[in-house]
Amino acid sequence: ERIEPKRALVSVSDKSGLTELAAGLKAAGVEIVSTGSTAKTIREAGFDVTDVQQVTGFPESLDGRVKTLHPGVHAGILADRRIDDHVRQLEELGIAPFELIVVNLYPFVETVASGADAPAIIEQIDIGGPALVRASAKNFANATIVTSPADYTKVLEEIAGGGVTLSTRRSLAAAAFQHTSSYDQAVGAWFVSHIAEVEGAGAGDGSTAATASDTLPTSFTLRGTQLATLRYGENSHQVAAVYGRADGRGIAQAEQLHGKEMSYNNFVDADAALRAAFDHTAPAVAIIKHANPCGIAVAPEGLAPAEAIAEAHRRAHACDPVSAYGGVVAANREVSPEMAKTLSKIFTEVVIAPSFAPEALEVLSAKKNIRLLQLPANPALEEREVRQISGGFLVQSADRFEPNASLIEGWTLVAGAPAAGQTVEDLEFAWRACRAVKSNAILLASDGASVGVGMGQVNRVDSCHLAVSRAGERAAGSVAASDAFFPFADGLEVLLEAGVSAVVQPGGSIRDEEVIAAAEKAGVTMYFTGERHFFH
Ligand code: 93A
Repeated sequence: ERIEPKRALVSVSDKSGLTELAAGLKAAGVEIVSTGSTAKTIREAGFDVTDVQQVTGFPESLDGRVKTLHPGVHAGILADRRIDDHVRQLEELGIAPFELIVVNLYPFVETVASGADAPAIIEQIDIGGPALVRASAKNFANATIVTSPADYTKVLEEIAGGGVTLSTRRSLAAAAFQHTSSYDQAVGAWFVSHIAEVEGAGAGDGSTAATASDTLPTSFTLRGTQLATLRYGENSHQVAAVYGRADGRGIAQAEQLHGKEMSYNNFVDADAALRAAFDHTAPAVAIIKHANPCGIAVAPEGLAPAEAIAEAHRRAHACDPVSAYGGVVAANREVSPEMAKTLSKIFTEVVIAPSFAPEALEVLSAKKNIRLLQLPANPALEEREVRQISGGFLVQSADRFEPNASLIEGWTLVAGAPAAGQTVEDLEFAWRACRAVKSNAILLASDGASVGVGMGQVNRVDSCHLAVSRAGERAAGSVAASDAFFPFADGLEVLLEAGVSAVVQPGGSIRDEEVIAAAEKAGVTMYFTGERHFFH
């Protein structure tokens, strides 16, 4: 049952423990066959090694793409020595078997994480390595496959003790298949999100932008350089600083054109404002207080750019002028003189935009306390979101909308008449805008502007009450978006009583039927998106 290897094939990208492995194998009298830089490392450590070319009679070629992909290698791995015919064929072909195969694969995931470009990443897709691993694992009856340096010691101990046991070979084979499977999953996920995107083939329907195949690295490093110390943190007794990533292109890296230094809370709100304003394709403005939008609006079509952004701002401000006092404003277009004139009359902490028209800069710079932040060109939204928890941190792919996607095409009408015209636009707007509101989120909108926002409540009914009371008379005829399903009909009923005309929500509650029935009874249109947008 035990197998004492006579010949080992060693081909590893991760060279850790390699010298110790070579020493152990040599001590056990095992011949080592190896590829390019693995052979070099072993030789430099003072041990004999046979180059794989000697076995294949074929040079390592195509920049290393073809090293071990050869029948002389694979027949030696796959032969089942319990079958006489296999043994006879190996002899006829002059091929010696491998009883031990040590392989770990090109560092694909690490290369992606390093920010390398697509050709460099593609070069790190290991082809020959997985073939070795899978062949060896399949033939665990005759061979031992080792894919992790962590297993070297155990395997060497077993060899020294009379050979590798069947149970060890079997469990190493299982680990080997897991290894190649997760490797290919990472390759596949990267292809879906990057190559398909580059070729313009991966648009999807927007509502499913985050694919289940999204993968995260097994180790995640967040490295930043201190850009500035801040006067204090969230409160005056806390110390704080802002850090920037080398590849960062967002709020932390924005250029401050005017005003006092940014505070910790300014940064937090500015980031929330970016999330709220940059989800929209049309000119959009978001006003943030305590990390929540108190107004989001897009401009109606047909206005000149300077007027459009000013109009988006007027509408966003009109949503909740009381809360907008001391807010943080983000625009997804250049701030025009028209917008600056209105804005200069409202006490505002920070304005963030891709650019400021010279006259707008002049108007706003006359105010001592306002901070003006110009975003770096193409301010990429983060692909990953990181949140600290005690003892570690959480990482997730960002919740995103495709900027140009028609959302309603992916929704299901569950009550009332299909929406048309401005109602469709308002539903789509409300659904996008709702994503920037802390859960439980209810957002009422009309004519491309939020008119009432209920945020951060611990039950959905209270969020509905809040949204309706903020909207006042404007609730009647508005549309509503809910970031997650209504667990009961009660929250929806608050909206229906206020005269909401159409509702968009994820659906998926076990009481969906009650919720749909309430909408039907009120003659109100309701769509299910099938996707939720919690934000905490
Ligand atoms: O380029 S490959 O896909 N083609 C091969 O034939 C091949 N054989 C082994 N990659 C191949 N390998 C991989 O090379 C192994 O999986 C290992 O990660 C790496 C070791 O190469 P070196 O010994 O030159 O560092």
